[in-house]
Amino acid sequence: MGTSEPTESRSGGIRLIEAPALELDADALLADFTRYFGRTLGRQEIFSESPYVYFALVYTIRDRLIARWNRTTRALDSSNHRRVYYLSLEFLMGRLLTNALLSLGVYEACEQALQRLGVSLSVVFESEHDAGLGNGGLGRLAACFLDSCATLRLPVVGYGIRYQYGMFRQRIEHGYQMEEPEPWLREGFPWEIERLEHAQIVSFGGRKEIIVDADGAERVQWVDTHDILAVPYDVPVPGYRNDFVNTLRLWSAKATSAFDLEEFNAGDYTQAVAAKNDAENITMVLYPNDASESGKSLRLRQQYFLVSASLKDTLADWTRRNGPHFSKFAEQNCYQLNDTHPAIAVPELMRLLVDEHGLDWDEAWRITREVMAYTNHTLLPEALETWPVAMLSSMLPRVMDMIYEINARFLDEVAERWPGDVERLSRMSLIEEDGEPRVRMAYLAIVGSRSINGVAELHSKLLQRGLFRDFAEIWPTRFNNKTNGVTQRRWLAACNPGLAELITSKVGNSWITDLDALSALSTHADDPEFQLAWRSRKLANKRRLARYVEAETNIALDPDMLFDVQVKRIHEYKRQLLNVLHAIHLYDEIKRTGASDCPPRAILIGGKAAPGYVMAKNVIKFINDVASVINSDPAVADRLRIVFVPNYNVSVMETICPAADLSEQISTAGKEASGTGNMKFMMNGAVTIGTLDGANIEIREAVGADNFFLFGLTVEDIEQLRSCYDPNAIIAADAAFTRVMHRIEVEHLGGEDANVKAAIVAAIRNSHDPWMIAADFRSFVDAQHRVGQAFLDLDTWTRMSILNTAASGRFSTDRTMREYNDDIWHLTPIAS
Ligand code: 26Q
Repeated sequence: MGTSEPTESRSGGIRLIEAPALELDADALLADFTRYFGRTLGRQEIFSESPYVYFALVYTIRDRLIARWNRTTRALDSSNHRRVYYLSLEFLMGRLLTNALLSLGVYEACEQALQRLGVSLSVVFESEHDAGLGNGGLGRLAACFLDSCATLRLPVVGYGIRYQYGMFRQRIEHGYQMEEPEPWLREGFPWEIERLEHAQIVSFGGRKEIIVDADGAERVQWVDTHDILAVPYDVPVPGYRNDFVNTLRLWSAKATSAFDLEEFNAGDYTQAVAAKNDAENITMVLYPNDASESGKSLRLRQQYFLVSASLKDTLADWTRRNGPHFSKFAEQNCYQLNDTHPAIAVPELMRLLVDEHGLDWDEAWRITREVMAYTNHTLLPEALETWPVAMLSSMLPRVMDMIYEINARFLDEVAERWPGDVERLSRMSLIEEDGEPRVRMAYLAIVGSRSINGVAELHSKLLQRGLFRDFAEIWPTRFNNKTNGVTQRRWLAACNPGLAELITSKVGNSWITDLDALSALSTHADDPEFQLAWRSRKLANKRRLARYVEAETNIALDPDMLFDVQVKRIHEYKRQLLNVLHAIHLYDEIKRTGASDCPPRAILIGGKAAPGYVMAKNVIKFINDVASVINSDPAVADRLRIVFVPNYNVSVMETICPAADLSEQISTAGKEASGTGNMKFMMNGAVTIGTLDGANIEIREAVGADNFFLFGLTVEDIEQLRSCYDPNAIIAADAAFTRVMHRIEVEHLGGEDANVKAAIVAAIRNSHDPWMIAADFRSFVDAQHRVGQAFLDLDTWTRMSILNTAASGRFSTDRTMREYNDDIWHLTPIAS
């Protein structure tokens, strides 16, 4: 560094040029910022809210990342390191600026530089749109994984889709959810770099043709296809202060010029333009369903588009470095499939290896099985993806051939092991035959992978005993668990600087890359002075959240109230309804008895419902209607508040999780695969009220039963109760529950929309309610009472809060990524 001349080097005979290194001090940053702002962007008026200030700052920072990014890419290029490709339809990155500043270690220098111009860095942050390219947990997990891999110097490339419209923006109108498109790219996304030179062609439709090649062998060709160009946009993923920068490569669909011409020559100009539109539609919008399958062919096109472009890209890179030899391919490459969404990678890799690279079936299958690994994220059988054979056959005829062949060979294996067991054959077939034939994507992923993992201990165990039992029986060693995590760089250091600083003052800053170091906090859990400081940081965060809530909803919150928070997608299994029933119960208690032994409480609920999920939307309306009655009743004014926080997303969570006292993790046992919000809250010193579900179980083990509010039926209880479940009897036998239902049914609390109310009441009173809300009411209310008592004793509560943060070490994605690497990936960290 320190030289001002460009340097040159060579790579595979190609001349490389590297711009001189850039300094990281405030003066250098200021000089570059000023040049970008005044020259490149041509602006003069400078104020914190100006979008151009944000752009000029990102360019300044991006330049510094690019130098490190190029170095990382070169280190990877020059040697045959084993690599991982993380294939995901979702990367919920949120904002990138704060993270980039922290990673480079230029946060303070930037703040100073901008201060000299009278610009406030924290205001500039607000100019950035969230990159909302995901629905929820699964997409955010992918983003946390990338952060940890870069920090651990693991060569992992994320492959995803550059949706023009990410997750919709949620507005609440008269209590109802309204969806609005989120054109996050409209003003440009300054972090990305277009790489036309790496564009790939992805084919659809067409037909198969048998040809005889030069050696007289018959080969199948896929012809008359509709081709679409996949253009990659690369986003840098910086590691924490390690000069290492990985890549997130997002594909965008463009019509090929050949495609246009074809139609144009046929003489139909408007047809040509329509076809171009069609092609570019593929990457237009993220599907906003977070569980149930949509079954739309555009979604399948998205999946194949991502998979085919990414596989071709990695194969092109391989042959560039190794020539057309694949004997070492499996040793050097691994594809991690984020759920079944990219599972079509299994037959597509087979197709590419056999049809386009000339490998024989057995060799191609050996490779495919060695390189693929599949992560499952759900236990809900209705959420398991299947695609109609008819749709696959017409959209991707050659891929469907591969699936048939994989299935035939697999079923031969099964038949050999269990001769005559026809029942088992149809159970395990990759093709579901009752009704319209459909491909079972999870089975396809399992058969094609060397590793299949769940995302929390309970989830992985239940998968092997339930949904995937037959497969675990044939291949027990392929099944494993990798408990989720979250990155502490975003979810503590960046979003909660106040608490982070206090923690560092006690135990040093090693926790930023070694979260287990937080355990040293536990020795200070009873220190009155430390407790006082802890409370004051929490209070400051609660004030900030209260300001945000008031600005968004006009509802004022007293920061001394117990902040009781449930934010996540709205889904019946997550039981936001149970939370509301408790709110009504508290309301009823305060009105009837004064409930003087309960602390003032603010119940905050936030989350999006899939636009087509009627019941989830009913729940939102119901929450808002209950809230408006309670919030306008002067009798409970300073005792109880209910807030529906609109447009919950990554950035909103960054304000919410530092301010929570209580984290609601109340899903029906056996339904939430893991949960990751639970971990963010814990890290920030919230105490959990939760069922024995997903990662809650591991959270409770880590923090100790005394520091966790457990309630509800277990998976086994639920199974047993199901056949004789009688919610009406449960309600009748419980006076408090009866009063709650009376408030709803007779006094019309929350019943502004009679249809919504009827649907809610029917769900609670339904003896076939899959989520068994009534079954857990009493135990939930009792646990909430214990929460209230504990909160009233400041020392007790603060101690629990500190112990939760102290025990959160295991829930870092740094740990998760080490486990993936030790058990599945086997990558060597890239030396510095
Ligand atoms: C399926 C078909 C068509 C369109 C969309 C989808 C779709 C999209 C997203 C299906 C599922 C998802 C997302 C699922 C998800 O977020 N699951 C969550 O994953 C987290 C990370 O492992 C877990 O912590 C949560 O428990 C799990 O619910």
